[in-house]
Amino acid sequence: MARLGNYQADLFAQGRPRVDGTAAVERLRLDCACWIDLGRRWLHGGDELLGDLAGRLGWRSVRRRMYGRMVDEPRLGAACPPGSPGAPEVVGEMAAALSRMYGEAIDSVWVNYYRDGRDSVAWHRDRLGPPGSPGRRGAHPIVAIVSLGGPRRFALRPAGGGRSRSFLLGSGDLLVMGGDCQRRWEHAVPKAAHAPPRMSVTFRCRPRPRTARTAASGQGEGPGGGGAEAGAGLTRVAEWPGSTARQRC
Ligand SMILES: O=C(O)CCC(=O)C(=O)O
Repeated sequence: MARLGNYQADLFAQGRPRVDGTAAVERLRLDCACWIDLGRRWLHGGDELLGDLAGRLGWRSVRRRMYGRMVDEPRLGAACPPGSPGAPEVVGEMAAALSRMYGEAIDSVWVNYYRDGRDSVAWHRDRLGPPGSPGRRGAHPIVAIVSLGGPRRFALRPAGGGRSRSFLLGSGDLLVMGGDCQRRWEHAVPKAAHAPPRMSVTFRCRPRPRTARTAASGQGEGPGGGGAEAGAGLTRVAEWPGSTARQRC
């Protein structure tokens, strides 16, 4: 089991991991085309799951293309496809809950492991697929992150620079990036002076072409977009101070 050191977890992060279908999920509009959903304490037992995944998954360091060259990421990673021998059942439950919320099949589950504050990920956007793929033609991929273990800052900024905003994600918190986030915004987990182990379980829906109808209604983009079924419905929609959400793109 990964050692969480003297990090003071609350009881909520202990015990059998399970999705809390009643957790409030709030949507924040970043600009005219992009949003994030934030569900605090969406997963019970986050610390327990971190310990389990630390022992179960085949961790490796990952090389990634950044700023035009290949670099070693200062963190570990492992695939965790639901239903595979290494994946705990709750990973499948999380994927199913997210599928219901966003009306999209989850195509991949990947776990990042930040062993301490030296591990991080620099500003980046998630890949939208090869040239000519739906992601490059305007489809909006959903990227959902469930944070486990010690708290870490998750930062966002407009692609190419601008004022950054950040959220402290605690064990069991859900953050979902949607709309045109992977084209118009960058995200990062900065280094920290001291940080207990943390993992992010990331769920991705491959971008699919949007029809004129779904684009107009926002369908397929979550509880607020009209395409979602029950699950954790959006409890509030807000605009970030200074966002251009009211302007047309
Ligand atoms: O660990 C996180 O919260 C961010 C993960 C991330 O940015 C990524 O894997 O692309």
